[in-house]
Amino acid sequence: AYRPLTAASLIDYLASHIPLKERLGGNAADWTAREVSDGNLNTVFIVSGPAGSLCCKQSLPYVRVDPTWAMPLERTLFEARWMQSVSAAVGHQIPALYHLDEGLFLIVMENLDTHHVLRGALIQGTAPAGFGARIGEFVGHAAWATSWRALPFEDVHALRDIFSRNLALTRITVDLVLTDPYRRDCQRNRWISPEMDDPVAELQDDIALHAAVERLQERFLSVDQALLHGDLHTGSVMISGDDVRVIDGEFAVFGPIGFDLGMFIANLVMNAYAQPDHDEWMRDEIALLWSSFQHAYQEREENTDTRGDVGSLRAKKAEGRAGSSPWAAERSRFMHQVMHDLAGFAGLEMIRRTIGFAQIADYDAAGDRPSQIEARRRALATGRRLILKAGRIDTVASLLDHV
Ligand code: SR1
Ligand code: MG
Repeated sequence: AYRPLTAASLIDYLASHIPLKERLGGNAADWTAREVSDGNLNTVFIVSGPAGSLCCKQSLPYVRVDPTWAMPLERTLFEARWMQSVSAAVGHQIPALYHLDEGLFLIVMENLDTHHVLRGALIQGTAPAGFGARIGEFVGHAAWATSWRALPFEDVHALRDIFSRNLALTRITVDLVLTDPYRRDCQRNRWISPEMDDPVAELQDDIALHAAVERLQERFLSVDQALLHGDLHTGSVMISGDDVRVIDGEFAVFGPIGFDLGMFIANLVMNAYAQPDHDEWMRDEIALLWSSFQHAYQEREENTDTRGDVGSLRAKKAEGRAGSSPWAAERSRFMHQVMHDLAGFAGLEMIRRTIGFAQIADYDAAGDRPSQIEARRRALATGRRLILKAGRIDTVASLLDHV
């Protein structure tokens, strides 16, 4: 039966599961458990023993940072299903899943004890260059492997059926990312200064912007290109040197691939607005991310023998590589569409992280209050520009011209 675990009851639980007990080593009396909950939704404990440590994540029946907001428990089940669905394609780019308890809504996974949350590393200026390449590869490989390009459509539909039931967390995204910031009457919106009243009112009164947001709502809710992470911001990535892991897949759902890419890129841009000396490397990381995504996706497309329904048409692998072939033109069209989506969803993410329910710590690093307000105003202006112009942004160079 479900009960929220404490440090003590979690230790008792782990002691009664032999494979987990063996990972920790020794006996329960030798173990320590500390709560390290950091995200908005769940409780997370790190349990350490003489032989190793475990990361244990449990759903609460409410939003952790707002206990008045009731929330179904099933989100850790979707996180586990996401890990199981992408692990073969992305390998060590996610933590290893050791155990799922469907009654306690508990997952036990590899503890990344030498890693740091990327958002914190960015704020402190300690993130090593090059992580963008790893994120691009991650999205390329996960997107390829869960799409009809790689799988028979029957298998894609079976996966979609599973994640189409991730309703509570998809509702959060639809509300917090795709709707609330554009509504004048939404109590969940907030901004730090009356100096932002005018730019916020402009967003909320801009009919052309709202029409463009509706087009992105349509893309998110009706385009089932691949299984998304669904919440790929810099707090969902852990980094240790060049080892980059993606965590927290509880928002996983089928959707347009540009959603994950755009959300991640938006968080890099906002970090650089708060810390302007990050501007140059932010641009380098975004360019790297995009080229790595394209390379990873195309590499799988050209070299994977087990294709989905597209495979029967592409009889010769070499044709897919030839620069002048019809396949190259088709791939270019596809990548342009991903970039259009990326640009639009990046714009949505920038606006919601600036005036919506779930804002970001990066802005606090801007130093004095005028600098924080300036960073936020820039993010609103860029977000609006990206949403309005997304359909004309085809390339990463064009994207960077708009930030
Ligand atoms: C109520 S949850 C708020 C936000 O936190 C998560 O990490 C997602 O980004 C969500 O939108
Ligand atoms: Mg999260």
